[in-house]
Amino acid sequence: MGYRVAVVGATGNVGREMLAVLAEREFPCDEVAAVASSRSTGMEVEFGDTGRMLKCRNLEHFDFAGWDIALFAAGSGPTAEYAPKAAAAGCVVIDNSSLYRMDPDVPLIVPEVNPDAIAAYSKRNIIANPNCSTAQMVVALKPLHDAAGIKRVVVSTYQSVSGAGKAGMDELFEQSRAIFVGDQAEPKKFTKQIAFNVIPHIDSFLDDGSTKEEWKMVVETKKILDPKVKVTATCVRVPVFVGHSEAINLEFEREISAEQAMDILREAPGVMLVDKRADGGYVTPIECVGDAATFVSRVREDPTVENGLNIWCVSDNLRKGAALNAVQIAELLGRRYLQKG
Ligand code: 11C
Repeated sequence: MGYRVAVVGATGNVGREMLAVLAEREFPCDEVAAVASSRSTGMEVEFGDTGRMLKCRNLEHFDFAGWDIALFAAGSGPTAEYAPKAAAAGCVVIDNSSLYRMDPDVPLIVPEVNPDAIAAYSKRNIIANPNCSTAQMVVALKPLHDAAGIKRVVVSTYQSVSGAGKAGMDELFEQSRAIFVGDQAEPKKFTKQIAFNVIPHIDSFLDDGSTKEEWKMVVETKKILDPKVKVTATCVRVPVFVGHSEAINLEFEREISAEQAMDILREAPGVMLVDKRADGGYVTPIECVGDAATFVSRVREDPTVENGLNIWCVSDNLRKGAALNAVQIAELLGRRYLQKG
């Protein structure tokens, strides 16, 4: 006997990946529902590469009673309206939006980092999935934090356009094409031209001059990893379709050499260390697409601070940063609390 799982927002970038990951990992589903807005009702989406087509059901009329788990990738607006209804109907919501992440009654989970925090899910029947740039970073930081105690993190991100949805991917494609054929490359989704450019601005500006994306990396890392860790972030959009990269500078309480850090990262769950210190001996976003791992490269000591290290971290933002992490949460929930059969 398996689960009845609904994927809400099934036609979006993340919703499609959720279906793909459920199928690839053979999550024990008795039934899978693709749920979407009324605009997409009746549209068919594939259940991974299984050849099985699912007809989208209308979120407005979908009855969550009798469904075990709903993976929401619907954005904050529809989530605010429908996630509480699903949770009240007894369906556990695993939500990819930012809506509930900082709610003290909602656990924010990365299974490799803070699996035990999932116990609090029953307070609201909702579990939050972190922002993509946070998820990959905490997977890389957790084993190093356990070994030497991270005091401070300085991170600069290089985030792909898929983080901004299909419209972001279309804009990079269309602008690149337009530039090649001598047409105008007007920005629509992004605030400036993204093709052949980089934009130091993701999400809205806050009063202190930082952006909401940068704020999320700070507060989510504290909630998932350790509230004592200081984090400062600069988040940048780059003309890459899929895969977020991060240059991370770390300051530790205790001494840790690059060699020791590499030995730890080699064994760490969810991490793939690729660090040859030679041409091409590191991972770039193109190589991480479709992969589950958080790749770490360029591990080296930073002699400008006491106990400092620099690392380079890359992951598929639609997978570990979103869909895969959500399915891993569902697996954890199933193992610990929603056993079937
Ligand atoms: C981006 N990280 O790359 C964002 C997308 O809070 O889940 C995900 C936003 C979020 O634009």
